[in-house]
Order: sequence, then C-alpha cells, then structure tokens
Amino acid sequence: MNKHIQKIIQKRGPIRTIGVIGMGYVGIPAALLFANIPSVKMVYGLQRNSQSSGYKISMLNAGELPLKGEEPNLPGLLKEMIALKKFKCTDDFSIIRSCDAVTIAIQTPFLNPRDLIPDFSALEEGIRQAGRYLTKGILVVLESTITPGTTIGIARKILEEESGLVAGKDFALAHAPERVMVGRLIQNIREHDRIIGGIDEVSTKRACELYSMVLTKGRVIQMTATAAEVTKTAENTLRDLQIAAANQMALYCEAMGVNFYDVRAGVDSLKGDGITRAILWPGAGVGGHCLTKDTYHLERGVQTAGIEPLDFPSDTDSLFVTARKINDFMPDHMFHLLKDGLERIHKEIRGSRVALLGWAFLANTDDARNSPSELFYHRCLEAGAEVSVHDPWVKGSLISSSLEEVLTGTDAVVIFTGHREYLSLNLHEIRKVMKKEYPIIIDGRNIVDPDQYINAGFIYKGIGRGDKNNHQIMMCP
Ligand code: SAJ
Repeated sequence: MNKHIQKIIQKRGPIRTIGVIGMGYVGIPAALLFANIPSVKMVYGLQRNSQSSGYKISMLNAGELPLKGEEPNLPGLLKEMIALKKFKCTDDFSIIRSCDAVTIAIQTPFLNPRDLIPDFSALEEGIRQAGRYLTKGILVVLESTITPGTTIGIARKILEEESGLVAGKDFALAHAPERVMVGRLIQNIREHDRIIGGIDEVSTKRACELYSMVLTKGRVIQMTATAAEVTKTAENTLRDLQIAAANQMALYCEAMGVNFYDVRAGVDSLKGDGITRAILWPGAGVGGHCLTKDTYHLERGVQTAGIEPLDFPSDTDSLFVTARKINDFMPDHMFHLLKDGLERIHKEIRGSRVALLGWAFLANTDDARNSPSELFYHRCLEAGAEVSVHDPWVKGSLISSSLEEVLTGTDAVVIFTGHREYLSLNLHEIRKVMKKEYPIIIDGRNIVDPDQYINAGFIYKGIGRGDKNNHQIMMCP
C-alpha cells in the first residue's frame, strides 16, 4: 500500500465534507443521503450553470426537486437537509478544495445509437472541473456508467493533468457504479450492494468508508476499478441477453405454431439443486437508457482496454451484440405482425389507421427514453399508415390520454407497453369505437386473452403466440 497517501488520508481524518457533481437522478439522492449522515458536516451539489440544466441550482436550494415522477422520501429529505443547512447546490466548483471526497454522476449517452460511440464530453468536463480543485488526500469517485478502462485511463489522466497531483499517491480514485432505478432511488442506494473498485487498495478502502455510511441492507463488494466498470456494464448486458433469449424463443414458437408461455412454464418447472433457467419475458422491444447502451460500453471496453488480445471464434459475432440486434428487431416484428393481420382482411398497411398503445419504454412509468414504440411509429409512417398514440403516463404533442379518441375508426390496435391501464381494456368498447367488421389487435406484452378477442371477431396476433396467430376468423357477432 502507498504509505504516502495513507499518511495524508490519516491526517485528513474521517470524510466530513463531500462534493457531488451532477444534480441528476443519481447525484441528487446520493448527495442528500450523504448529507443525512450525522458525522457528515456539509454536502455540496455541484451543477454547471448551463442553458439546459442550470435551473436546477436555484430549484434545489429552494427545496424543490428537479426530477420527474414520484420518489419516496426524497422531497422530504431535500427540505430537511436545506433546513439543516447540510446541503447546498452551487456552480462554484472551487468548493471542492474544502471537500474530503467528490463523486461524479454525469450521464454518458450515445450521441448517435448507430455509431455506438458514447458521448463522454459532459463527463470529461465534470472530471476536468473536479481536477482543477483537487487537494492532497481527497477521494474522487466516478458513479456514472462508463466504458471499462475509463477510471484508470482517461479519468485518471484528466485529474492528474488538471491538478498536477498523482492518483494513488496524492489522491484516491475509485469507481462505484450507480444501480438506481427511477421510483426507488433512495431505497436502491441504501439497499443494493455497492460495487466499489479503487485504482489501488487505499482508494478502495477510502471509497468503502464513504459508501458504508449510507448503506443499510446493502454491503460493499470490493474489486479493482476496471472490474467494477465491467460489473456494471455486464449486469445490464446479461439482462439484455436474457431478454433476447426470451424474444428469440418467442419468435421460434410463433414459427412452429406453439404457445411460448406454455414452453416457458414447462422449462421453468425444471427445479432442483444447481438447476437454474432464468427465462425472462418476450416483448415488443427493449428501451431505456441502461440496457440499450451498456452492452456497447462493454464491447468498447474489451476493444480499447484489453491488455491481452481477445481470444474469440473469428467467424462469430459477439453474443451480446447479437442479443442487442434481436431485441432491436422486436419493433420490426410487431410491424410484421401488423402487416400479417391486415393481410388477413386483405388490407394494405398503406392508408391503414393504427392505434399505438404505450409510448413509455417501461410499464407504469413516464420514461420514454429509447422507447421501442418510437421505432414502430416511424416504421408505420414510412409505410404510409396513419398512427395515433395513447399513453396514460407520458405527456407529449404526439400522445393522447383519451383511449376513445385514439381508437376511434382505427383498423388495428397495437399494444407496445404493459401499462396496468391496459390490463382492463374492454374489448366490446374497443370494438364499438373502432367500428370495423374485423378489428385487429396486436399484443406486444401478453396483455390480452387471445380467445376473448378472437371469439369477438377480432384478428389477433401476439408475440410468442404461435398457437393463436393463424386462428380461424370468427364471424363478427
Ligand atoms: N423488458 C422485456 N422483457 C423483460 C424485462 C424487460 O422486454 O423480461 C424490456 C422492458 O419492457 C423495457 C426494457 O426491457 O423496455 C428494460 O427494462 P428493465 O426492467 O431492464 O428496466 P431498466 O432499463 O430501467 O433497467 C434497470 C437497470 N438498473 C440499473 O441499471 C441500475 C437494470 O440493471 C435492472 O435490472 C432493471 O432496472 C430492473 O430490474 O428494474
């Protein structure tokens, strides 16, 4: 262990003043939970005063949360920390000079999902800002999801350039990836195990000291910084892979005239020691800002941070990238099911009217980032169809909250998101407002009972329902 930094940290003593860079859905709860620790004296929420997000500074200092959706306990915690003067939001990054630790939680989106190059500009700017004000013995922690190799690579380089200090000798540096989900931010930070990877043992130890203060049920899991980066990207890559396996199995079941859900129940019935089959659910696609990009962070990591040549079958694509392609194909499959449904009543897609139910990427949320619905929507428009969109959770110029308005006079209703409101659809009401002899229903989330709709004269298509997708057309009652 580096004796030099150990001495400086011992001299500095316990972590009392903390800076959190990036007042988003990761940084805000983290900052407030740190502030809520009795032994912590002060937490500064550091937010650049930019056109797009500078408004958060005054909003947070007024005790208002700049986050959408319900976050249990967060509003009260903000007001309490403001009242106790233990939290303050500022664009004055020089305050980092008075901090014992600074965490960085800035998003790393893909500018253009097609080229799969993450846009690190905002994160690098945040790291540069931190670097300018580092003092000896400070702990720097990256919380953003980053390409493996970033912490010991570009992040370390920028911090050392800006501060003139040396990581591991003058300051501690670690990666502790966020694992929060909207709607459960406080609970996730407290209860999920925290992966903590320092560039060396002293950094890991100091970062464990920081996060142990906020953990309740969760425990710290220590590893190297690069292993922590791989863990975070891998946990979403493997979830994406599991979903892709369910999607591919559903496509096979459709081709073989089999009910995927029977197969799923059958496979799932195999229990016993050491026997595991984690079958997830097929659907109209995979959206969001985690699973749609973390695979590509991992892929870039193995290309850019490799210390050994990758030994992999030369004529084989990455299983993980293949999984991404399968999941990204599902909105196209929904389009094919729509076309097949229209063809059964000798209608073309061009000129047809489609009611798209669900714009959010995740059921019962208003989060529409990278939503599969958007891909399907544009595919229909390009094919000459007219599309009306309903979502009870998402607001937007394209979206109506009136189901009747969206369904009126349409040829097909297409369910993309499993919102709970769609579990109680009234097929007779739907039929009445669609006013079609043979209305079409395409179920992308296994929401409806096929027989009920088929017997009511609907043309039914559902993902994974090979046993129903070529049903006999029942005379309309
Ligand atoms: N999806 C399926 N089939 C499934 C599960 C999900 O098609 O069986 C689709 C959803 O409809 C959605 C997309 O995948 O479009 C993503 O769903 P998700 O449940 O994975 O939700 P996310 O994207 O918010 O993932 C987050 C991740 N959490 C973090 O990155 C901290 C992920 O690691 C979690 O496992 C996931 O939440 C969770 O389990 O809630």
